[in-house]
Amino acid sequence: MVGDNSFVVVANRLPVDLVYGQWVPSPGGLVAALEPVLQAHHGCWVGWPGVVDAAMEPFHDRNVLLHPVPLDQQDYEQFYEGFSNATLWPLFHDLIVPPVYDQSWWETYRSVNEKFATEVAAVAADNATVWVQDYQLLLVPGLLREMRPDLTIGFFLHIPFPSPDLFRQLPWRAELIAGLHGADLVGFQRSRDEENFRAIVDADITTGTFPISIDPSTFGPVEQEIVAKLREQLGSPHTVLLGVDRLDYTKGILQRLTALEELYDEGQVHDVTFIQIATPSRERIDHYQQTRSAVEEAVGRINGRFGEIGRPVVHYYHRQMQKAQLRNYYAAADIMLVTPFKDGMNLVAKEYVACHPEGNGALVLSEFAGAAVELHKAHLCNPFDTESIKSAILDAISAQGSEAARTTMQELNQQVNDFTVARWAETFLNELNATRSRAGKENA
Ligand code: GDG
Repeated sequence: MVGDNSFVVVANRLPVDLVYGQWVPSPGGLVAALEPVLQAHHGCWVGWPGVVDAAMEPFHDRNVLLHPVPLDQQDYEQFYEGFSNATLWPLFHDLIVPPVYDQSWWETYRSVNEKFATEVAAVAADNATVWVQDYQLLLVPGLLREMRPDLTIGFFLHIPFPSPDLFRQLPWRAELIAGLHGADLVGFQRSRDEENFRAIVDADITTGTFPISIDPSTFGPVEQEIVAKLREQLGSPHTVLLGVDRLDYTKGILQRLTALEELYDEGQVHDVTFIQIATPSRERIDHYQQTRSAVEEAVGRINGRFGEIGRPVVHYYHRQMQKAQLRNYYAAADIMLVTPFKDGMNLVAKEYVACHPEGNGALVLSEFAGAAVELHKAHLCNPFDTESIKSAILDAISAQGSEAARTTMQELNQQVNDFTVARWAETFLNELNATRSRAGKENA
């Protein structure tokens, strides 16, 4: 028996959150981008609701059927925290911390991927298009292909794909590659990721580079009054720096704090305030706990050394912010610090740029973020080199208010307005259809 959904998105998470016992939609960029396609094609979203053992019936939200895949405690620990986030995540981010290779985690990863594939096979209509998202579901395309050869299957990897020598470490590398071979089209953020992947697979798999983006219309300009009030609350400093990240060791939060501390220490900056929003993430995993401790120690040390009463140097928030509030911070910040050691794309960089249509503000951006390909006119830096972060910050400070800085920010803003997440989705899905029709003709 097949389902009646002719377009199915499958991702680790369903776009819902449990708030005071109620399921509420959590419309991130991906949902917003795919909503029109989902609605037009009687679409369905298959994913985990984010709570272990949640008994949840499929439900409709704005015409889109949300179809939950339940995970139990062992799945959560071994599939999500284990294989996805303590094996694949560090390996695919170039071993910033050592990946753990554990046979039982792998077995649970495989069985959870089977659960997802089984759900999709049950809800997808004849000849439906299925779009599988990200590193938690690398086996789903291959499993689905066996269950439902009629489907058109796309896969998009949101995180980097490592160089062949790193990937070869993985004891289950052959199985993962076989999983991806089930897809008609495999998409990557940067051409470098695509090249890394192509170096370890047969030529007969179709791949493409599709840099993801945001919906800039949800990050429009913020009222000047709100910006002025926020800066006043901060004590009207000369320069406001901002960082917004999940608290993750890939994001280079400690390194930007170190750079700021050295700049203060050397007397190179004065009257500079840094707001760091570090959203709680994967909190039970050792390396996340260590990163949090190191970041919080640095915040305390910097404020202890250079802060004054009522005027800390670093304003640190370890909590989830409302999107509207985030937008106010983006608008109020003179310089955005995005310094990951490695990042598939980094949407924060694009969100900041989208909040500065008038051309004020500046972006300090790691060359190891996927976003650096499109936003190459930002103040690029090497996050492994503290001097490089420092000089990018100093350059951005000294260019503050100049015509050149304004022109640059306007160009970056134009880039983000032109290449939206809707365009990303459309480009991928068009390419997927084209790939499938080429294959159909060859087989005819
Ligand atoms: C993965 C890849 C790739 C953050 N704190 C709050 C909050 N956020 C939002 C940001 C942004 C998103 O979370 C983070 O996206 P990033 O792209 O920066 O990073 P990852 O979470 O690592 O995402 C990445 C992405 O997938 C998409 O393909 O770009 O490379 O690692 O949208 O605004 N949102 C709210 N409160 C917060 O406190 N509301």
